[in-house]
Amino acid sequence: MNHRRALRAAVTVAVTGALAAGMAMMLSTSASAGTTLGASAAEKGRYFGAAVATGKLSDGTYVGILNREFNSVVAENEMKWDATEPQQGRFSYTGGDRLVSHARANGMSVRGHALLWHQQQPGWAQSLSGTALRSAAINHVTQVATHFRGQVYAWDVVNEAFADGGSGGRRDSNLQRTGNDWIEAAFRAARAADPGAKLCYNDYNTDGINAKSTGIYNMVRDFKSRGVPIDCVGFQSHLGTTLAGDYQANLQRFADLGVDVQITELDVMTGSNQANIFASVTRACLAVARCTGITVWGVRDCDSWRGSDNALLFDCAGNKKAAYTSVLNALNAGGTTPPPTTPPPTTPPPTTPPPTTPPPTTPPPGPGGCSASVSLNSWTGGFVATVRVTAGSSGTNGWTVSLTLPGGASVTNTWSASASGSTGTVRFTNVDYNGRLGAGQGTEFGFQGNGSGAGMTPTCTAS
Ligand code: 9MR
Repeated sequence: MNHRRALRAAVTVAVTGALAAGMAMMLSTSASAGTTLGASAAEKGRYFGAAVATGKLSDGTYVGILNREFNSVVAENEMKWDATEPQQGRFSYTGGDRLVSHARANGMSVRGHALLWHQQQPGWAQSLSGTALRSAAINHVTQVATHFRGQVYAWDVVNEAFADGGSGGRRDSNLQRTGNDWIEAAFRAARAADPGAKLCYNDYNTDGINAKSTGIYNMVRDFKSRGVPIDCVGFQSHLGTTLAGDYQANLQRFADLGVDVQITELDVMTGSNQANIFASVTRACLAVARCTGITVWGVRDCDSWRGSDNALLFDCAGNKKAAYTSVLNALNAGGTTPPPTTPPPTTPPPTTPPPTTPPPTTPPPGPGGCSASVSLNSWTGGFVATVRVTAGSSGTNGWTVSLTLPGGASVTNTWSASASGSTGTVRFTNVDYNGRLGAGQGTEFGFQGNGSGAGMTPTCTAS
C-alpha cells in the first residue's frame, strides 16, 4: 500500500455540506452535548471515534482526551490477524478484549478492524496458499467474529482488497489467489458468526468517484443483488492537502446501493487547508443520511502512523488544534441548519382508481430439471458449503436441492435458500428472488455446518 502516493494524487475542491432534510436523528441528552466531538455527533445520530493503541491506555493525557471526546473506538492494530491468531488455531484476544472493556466502561461503541487483509498476516498464513489458506482465512473470520460476538458495532470484514491505479480490479494477494469469491465467503462467515454486527468493506484511495471506488461500488452492487451479506463501506480517508470535489457524491452513490457508509481512518496532511478539509469531510458525512459516523486514525499528532504530517485533531501535548474546532463547529452547525423554507410538494390524490391486481395464476411447472454442485471450505470442526444450482433446458420456476450430511455434521446457518432439517438429509428450497432461472442459468446458495461436510452429493429438483 502506498498511501503517500495516494495523498499526493488528491484533487482540490471544497465539499459542500447541505444537510439531508428529513434525516432521522437521535438526540443525546448528555449535559456536554455540543461541546465534545462525541456528544455533538450523537446529537446528529452519529458516532465520532478514534483509533486506539491499547498500550497508550496507561497514558493519562491520552485517555483523558479519548474518554472526553470520543464515543467510539477501533483497535489500531490489536484485532488484526497477526495479533489475534499468532499461531494457527491459537487465538490471542488480550489487546482486543482490553479495548472492548475500556469501551464498555466508558459507553463507547467498537468498530472491529480488520478480519482479513493482505497485510499484517501472521507468518504462518503468509506461507499458505490455495485451499489451506482459504480454510484458514474463513476459520479466522469465524473464530474472531464469534469471540467478539455482540461487542462490535461494525466489522471491517475485508480491508484493502482493490488495486490502486486505473484498473478498478482486485489487488493481487495470497487471499485473492484463493479465488475471486474469497470476499463473499468472508462476509458470509462473518454474518454467521455475529449476525448482529454490521459488515463493512474498507479501503483507501476511495475519496471520490474514481476507478478504484467504482470497482468497489460494482462489487457492492453485485453483492446486494445476490444477497451476499454486506451492510457498510468504510472510506479510510487518509487525506493530503486537497479533497476531491465529489467526495460527498461518492459517499452518496454507495448509500444509494442500500449500505451504510462510514469515514473510518480520517487523517489530513498538516497545512493551511487542514482544518477546512476536516470540516468538509464532517459536513459530507452529515449530509449523507446513511453516513453513520467518523473515526480519526489516532488521538494526538504524535500518536499517528503519519509521523511528521501532524495529521490529527490534537497536538502532541494534547491541545485542541484549529482542525478540532472546525470539526466541532461543523458538527454543531449541522444541527442548527434551518429546515427548507419551501414546503415539500403535496402529492395529489389519484383521479383514477388504482388498477386491481389480477388473481394469481399458478405458473406451469418447469420440465427441464436442474443440477447442483457443492464446493467446500473446511476447517477442523466446521465448514462452509457453497452450492451452485443450474437450470436445465426449460428453466425453473423454483428448485429444491437435497443432500445428505455425513454422520455428526449439522447445518447451523443458511443463506439464499431455506433449509428443512439440519442433520441427515436436508432439503434446501429457493427463496423468492432466486427460484426463477432461465434455461442454463445458475444461482448460488450456501450454508455453514459443524463437523465435516466431506463427500456430500447434492440432487436438484425443478418445479
Ligand atoms: O496505524 C497502523 C500502524 O500502526 C501499523 O503499523 C500499520 C501496519 O500496516 O497499520 C496502520 O493502520 C492501517 C490500517 O490498519 C489500514 N489502513 C491503513 C492504516 C495506516 O497504514
